[in-house]
Formats: sequence, C-alpha cells, structure tokens
Amino acid sequence: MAESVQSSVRQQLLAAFSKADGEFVSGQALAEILGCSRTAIWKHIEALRQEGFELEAVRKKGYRILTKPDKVTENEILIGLQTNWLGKEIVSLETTESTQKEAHRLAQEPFKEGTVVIAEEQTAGRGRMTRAWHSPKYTGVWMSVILKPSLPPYKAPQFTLITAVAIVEAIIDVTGLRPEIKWPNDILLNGKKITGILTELQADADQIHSIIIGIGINVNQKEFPDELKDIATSLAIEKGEPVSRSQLVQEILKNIETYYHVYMKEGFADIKKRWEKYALSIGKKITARTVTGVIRGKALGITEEGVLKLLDEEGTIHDIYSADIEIDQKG
Ligand code: BT5
Repeated sequence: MAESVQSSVRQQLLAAFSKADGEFVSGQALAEILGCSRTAIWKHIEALRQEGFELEAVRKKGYRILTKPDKVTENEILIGLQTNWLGKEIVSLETTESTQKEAHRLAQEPFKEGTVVIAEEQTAGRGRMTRAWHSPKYTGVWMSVILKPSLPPYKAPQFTLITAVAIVEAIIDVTGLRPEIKWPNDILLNGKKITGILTELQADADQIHSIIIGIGINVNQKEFPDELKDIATSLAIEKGEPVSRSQLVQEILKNIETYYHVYMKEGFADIKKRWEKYALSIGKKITARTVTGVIRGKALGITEEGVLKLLDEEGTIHDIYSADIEIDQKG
C-alpha cells in the first residue's frame, strides 16, 4: 500500500515534468501540486534518479528532467503519452511468463478498457498455436493491450490488421525505417520478422467480452539465437543505432487509439486502404499453409473482415482465415 502511494506521487511528479516540457519547475510549485513538503519532493527526485531518470536541480530554479531511462515501466510510458484513455492504466512487470497470460487474468476481473500489460522480459512468451516467442530482457516491446469493443467475435481478426497499421506507422515515425506487413500478423524489415501480433479473445458466441492484443517487437537486440537468426531482425540492427522503446510504445498506443476510434465510427475501409499500402503479399504469388492444407496462388487482397483472398491456378478464389504464408520468390 505505502509503496503504491509513493509510486503514484512519483507519477504525479513525472506528469508535472511532462507538462513543463523540459523547463524548470520550482520545488515550491512541486510541493504545492503534490501536497507534500519540499524535503519529500527531494526524496522522490532521488528515487526517480535511482530508476534511471536524469534530473537537473538548480538553486532558485528548481528541477527539470533531462532524460528518461530506456525502460518500459509505467513511469517511462506515462510521461509524454498522448492518448486519452489507452494505456492510462499500465501494469508493468520486470519479468513474467507472458503478458498475454497476465492480460487474460486481468480481463476476468473488473478492468479499465485500454489497460496495458508490459514486461521487460517474458520467460514463456508465445506466438500462435503455442509457438514460442523469444523475449529477452530490456531489448524489446513485449506487451498486451486489452480492449472491450461491443462487437461480434468474427470481427476480431480486424484488430490484428488495425494493430499492424498502428505499429508500422509508429515504426516509420520513430525510426524512419519502412516496414512491411505480411498477412496476417507479421511485420518485416528487409524480409526478416521484426514484430509478431497475437490477437486473442474472451467471448461468447455473439459478443466479444474482451480482446487481448499481444505485441512483440524486436527493438534493441544485437543478435538472435541460431534458430531465429535467419528469420528475425531488430530495429537497432536495421537502423544501426538503439531505438527508444518507451517512445515506440507511446506512438503505438496513440495510433491504436486513433484507429480504434476510426474503426468503431467509420468501419474498416480507411484501415484496409492503409493496410494494403504497407502489405507485402498483395498481388504476389504465395503459398498459404493452413491447418487443413497448402494452397498456392495469387494474393488478391483482404476483405472487409480481414480475410485473405487467394486465387489458385484453377481459377478458384479461396478465403483464408488463418495461415502462415510464404511469398514465392518468382511471384
Ligand atoms: C507471432 O506468432 O508472431 C505472435 C507473437 C506475439 C508475441 C507477443 S509478445 C507480448 C505478448 N505476450 C505473449 O506471450 N505473446 C505476445 P507466430 O506468427 O506464431 O510466430 C511465431 C514464430 O516466430 C516462432 O515459431 C518463431 O519462428 C518466430 N519467432 C519467435 N520469437 C521471435 C522473435 N523475437 N522475433 C522474430 N521471430 C520470432
């Protein structure tokens, strides 16, 4: 209890610095905003320094923030977060088995829509169909976003596509790199996977209770284990310098909030257009491996529901709901 009160004071302190936008805030002003003594303020400033924040203290001027540590704790994400509701509630963990698992648990209790679970490390991160997701400490974004749209379950795949667009645009804005989307849930740079998205549901037959979007982004890894080295890359490897994870998370949350509103108000058309602009496979010859078999053909595009349309050599159009796809090099 005492610790959570302390950390909420620190959040208010960070919010005050965020508002000051790099300018000094006097100790007196901070004491008034937070309703505590100047000595208490000093102690909180020290605690933030321990967390890795660089804070300057100048007599008669007060304090100002110089740099944030590259961590993905609640404080790093909240300072500068430009959303109205998404990510205002953050559960940040140093280590966890899987943020999806944690988010599923949270979604069974009363929770605020837009709650985000994020971890510095996952010990049992997962992909689709119980595949493993490699999530080493302090190097990536491993997070789950919980939404509660009032929609039927068949709309859920669209959230993978909304999230993919949100992530691609965030990566472009933060790094200048130009990723591509591989249907349904991969984002690639130079043909290697940088991001995986895992959309899961708690729902009954006609109503979504909650949708849990798992996002894994390789940000600052310098290398990968043998089994991934040919298929995975990180933003830092591609850009040649480290990338701020908290800034990336802030941009992604802002974009998801924006596109979620667009989608709920106007439907899928705008997002579909953007998705197709970034998509790698449309118009190409591909091989789709589904649970029922392998289909080869030309990827025609996606439907309003996010289903992939595939034209095979006999001229039959297939609706692909879920698959792993490979792009034919000759296609
Ligand atoms: C995915 O599955 O791409 C979805 C990954 C979602 C991970 C996030 S992290 C936060 C949240 N919490 C979780 O526990 N999960 C979500 P899929 O399309 O099935 O791809 C899985 C395959 O990608 C694996 O079988 C590997 O081949 C490969 N892979 C594993 N770790 C990777 C990494 N860090 N980078 C690139 N590829 C990886």
